[in-house]
Amino acid sequence: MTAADGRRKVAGVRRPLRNDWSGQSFPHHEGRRRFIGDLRAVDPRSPILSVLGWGAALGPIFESQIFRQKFVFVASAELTAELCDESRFCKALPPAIVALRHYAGDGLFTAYNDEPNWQLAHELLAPAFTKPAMRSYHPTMLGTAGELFDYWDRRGGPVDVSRDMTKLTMETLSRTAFSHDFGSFRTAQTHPFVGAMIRALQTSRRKGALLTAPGGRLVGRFLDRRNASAQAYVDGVLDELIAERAGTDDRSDLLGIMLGVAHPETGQRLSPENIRRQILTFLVAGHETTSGALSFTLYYLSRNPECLARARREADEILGTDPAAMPTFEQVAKFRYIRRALDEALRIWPTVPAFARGPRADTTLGGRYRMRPQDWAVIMLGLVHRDPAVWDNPEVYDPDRFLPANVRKRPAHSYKPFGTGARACIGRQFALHEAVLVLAALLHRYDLTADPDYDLSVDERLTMVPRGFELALTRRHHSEVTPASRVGG
Ligand code: MNH
Repeated sequence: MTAADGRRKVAGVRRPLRNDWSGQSFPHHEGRRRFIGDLRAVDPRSPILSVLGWGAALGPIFESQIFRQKFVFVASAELTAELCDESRFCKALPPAIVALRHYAGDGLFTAYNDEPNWQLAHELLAPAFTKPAMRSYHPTMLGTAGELFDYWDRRGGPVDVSRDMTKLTMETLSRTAFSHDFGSFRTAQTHPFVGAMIRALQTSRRKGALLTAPGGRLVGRFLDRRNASAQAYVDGVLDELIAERAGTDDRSDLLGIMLGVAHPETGQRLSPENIRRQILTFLVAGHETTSGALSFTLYYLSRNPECLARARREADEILGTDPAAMPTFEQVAKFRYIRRALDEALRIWPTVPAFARGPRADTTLGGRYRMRPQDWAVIMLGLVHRDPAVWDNPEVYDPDRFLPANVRKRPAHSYKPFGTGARACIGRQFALHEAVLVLAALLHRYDLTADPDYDLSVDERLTMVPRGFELALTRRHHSEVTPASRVGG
């Protein structure tokens, strides 16, 4: 806080409201206070879950105010579809994402729309994330999944699903991104790099929450200083790795691609510093999101025996009688039911719970609400994906909602777990390929039993993951995968 801020406060002049929507107000949680606003309605450890909890009763568009920061939330599929119109709206960076810029800078996820490195990185990297490009990552994904299975077979006993799925997706990503093996399945300890990375991220997240509070910037700078060594360690490891590889022309991983490719027209390349930020971005954007998706799918399958049986039957049909068989690249696209089971889990629990949109020019949202380019709205996917105007019995888990005929019946943009438009998820094919592959192989190899008394509890980290969900996994035998169990589908 500057001296000028201090004087203004003494004079009793309030700071302007950020994201003020020209002074319009929307329904909000009861009990708002002067000065702190709706602070008491929000659990600081799980702000998204708080908003999901009280939001359902507040209608298609609502707000909260925390000190001088206003948030406007959208809960209906109709307003979401409008905000997804790329000709009128684009990605906005709310404070929680701005705070991550300390960690990931102008990397793809945290870049502002007009930052030159976004366009450059997007064009250089898009080819590395197409469906055909997954063929080159497929052997790594298989190998990592195989190591996870071996680890389970050695350890025995029930498995903490979120923890082990996070180990898996972290390994897959570090191996495909920069050919590094963190040894997650050989030791019980977390690798120091992963620990430091998570500490650096947590600091950013805390800072994001703090930025809205008076004096928050000051505390933020304190946190940054305390965090500086973790960030410096993580940056140092990656910078060394990048320097070692520069000059070689190994294109077998994302780092190789980033070092090797130049823009076909301008010849421009990514700087080593920007490459480091992209790697940090992939590690963060790509591991917890996919691990949460896997964990929620396993949770819902374990709770819905009919769905589990159909998914298992599909895995058996395609993979054959050897329970240890792993899918080929071509087979992954054939697990249509398993893919629907994953889509449906991401409907009920989108692991990236929200994204923000703002208008390109002055406009009116929903025919009523004025928006200027500095205003933004948060699309709350957990509410949009349960909008009763679009989804029947939205709380019921039913993968067949994603049969092509049913998808065609729904309005556009009613299902958005990977965001939208130019700034949509670049890693979507990567996540889907890995998740379907792992689910198919797992269902084929093991019988799963969940504790019937477990109630789903959701942990809000940067993304959403089930907390304390355990599965007992028992190896299946050849004789159990009989041709008889392979009939039907
Ligand atoms: Mn991913 C952007 C969800 C897996 C890398 N991702 C987004 C956005 C959503 C999202 C939503 C848009 C955010 C916004 O508009 O502000 N991502 C997911 C989900 C999964 C996922 C639900 C898994 C399931 N993401 C991955 C993986 C990677 C990845 C895997 C990398 C390997 N995601 C990104 C990057 C962006 C992004 C990079 C930013 C893209 C851009 O803005 O250009």
